[in-house]
Amino acid sequence: MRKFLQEAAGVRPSKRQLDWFDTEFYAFIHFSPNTYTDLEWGNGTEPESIFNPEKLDCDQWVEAIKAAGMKGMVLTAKHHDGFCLWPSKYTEHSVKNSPVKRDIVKEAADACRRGGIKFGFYLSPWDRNSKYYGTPEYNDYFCNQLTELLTEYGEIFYVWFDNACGEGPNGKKQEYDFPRYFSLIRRYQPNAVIFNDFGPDVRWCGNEAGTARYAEWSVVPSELCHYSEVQTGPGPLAGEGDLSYMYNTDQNIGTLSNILYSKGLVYAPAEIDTSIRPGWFWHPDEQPHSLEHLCRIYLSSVGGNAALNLNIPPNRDGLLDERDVKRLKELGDWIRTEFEHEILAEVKREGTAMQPVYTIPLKVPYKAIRYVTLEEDIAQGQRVESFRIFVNEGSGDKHPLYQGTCVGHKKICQLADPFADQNPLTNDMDGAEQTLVIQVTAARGEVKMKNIRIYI
Ligand code: FUL
Repeated sequence: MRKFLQEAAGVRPSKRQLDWFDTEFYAFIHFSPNTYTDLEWGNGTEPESIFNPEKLDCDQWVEAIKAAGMKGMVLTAKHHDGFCLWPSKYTEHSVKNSPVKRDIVKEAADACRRGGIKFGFYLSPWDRNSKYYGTPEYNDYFCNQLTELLTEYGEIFYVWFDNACGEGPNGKKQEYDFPRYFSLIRRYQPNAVIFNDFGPDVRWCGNEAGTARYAEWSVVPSELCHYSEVQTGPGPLAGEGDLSYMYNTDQNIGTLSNILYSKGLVYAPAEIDTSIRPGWFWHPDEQPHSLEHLCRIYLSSVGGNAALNLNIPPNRDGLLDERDVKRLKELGDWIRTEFEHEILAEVKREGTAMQPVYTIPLKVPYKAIRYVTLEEDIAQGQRVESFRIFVNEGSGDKHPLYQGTCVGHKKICQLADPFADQNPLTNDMDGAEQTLVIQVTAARGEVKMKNIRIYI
């Protein structure tokens, strides 16, 4: 048991996963013939002539993305309808036969570079247009297209693979050769992370509503992400049961009770992918979600050991909708304001290696604290299982403020609800001597906290 815990504590991210985690918040861009047909899944027979973004301006996209504080873009180079936003040599179903005749992948990649943000792409293996789909030749076709994207558009930070396939019972079946796709990416873009339902680098959070788990572990059973590298031996209960039931939507994929049954653990952190509007594509009748909705998603994803991939769909002109642009700016302003006032505090570490207690004498009344953020040194592994935060009064009284589970890359602990009229946790202790205490109550190994920050 002890040996397995030590191994679990030592499961580490790759350099490319660490870089991706630090990107934190980036934009998904869904753009295809669906934008013109009002569909979410095109059927692949849409004529190229309908795709006509007359005012296309990728710099406008980048400006709006940056205003929200996002640091990257992931463009749907090809969605399920098979239409390519670049003039691929391997199909006629692309921008080259549309009225726009522009290489949108190139324009988007160049705009990202000009704006100083990262560029990546989504490439749908499900292709409802290709005549090869459902035959072994399709994997060659897919690899040819993937190679074009990996070699002609500069540095790529992210390749996003979608496992969706909505063919009916009599529809074409395609065996996707993911290991072959992955090896192309490693060869041409060794710094790019790969998203896929089953790893290798980033996994799906299990929903598209923007909800992170209460405990979103990056160290998960290999049964769930079988494309990721297994870094431990089997759990002590591996022979006593199995995790074959486990799917993306399971709420406890990384918790100790589950991983004990695992055949081995991998490092596969979660991405929260969701849209600023109900749909992934632009629809004339849809509106952006409220600012509060988006702020809450930000806090629970970026602040819950995950990254946030927020979709903003261009409209039929090829521009981001003004309503979305406004919302992005509001969101960026909100994030900047909430995390503007950090109080510099001296942190003393006591307790034990696995149950450290951090004490911080306060110079402001604790009720002024809005957030405490915790960051583990995840390059060494993810270790904290649970913690609590309380305030100590000079008299010895303890007031509980927060109780949490895992920490990982970043945990944003809200000590006040930013949207509530009245914060139920406040009471009046002005003037009394106060110490903020962060106590790790369980860990898998020696706790290495990289940062503790306090915001008022
Ligand atoms: C899903 C797709 O089917 C949706 O259309 C969208 O692209 C979303 C991000 O992934 O699997």
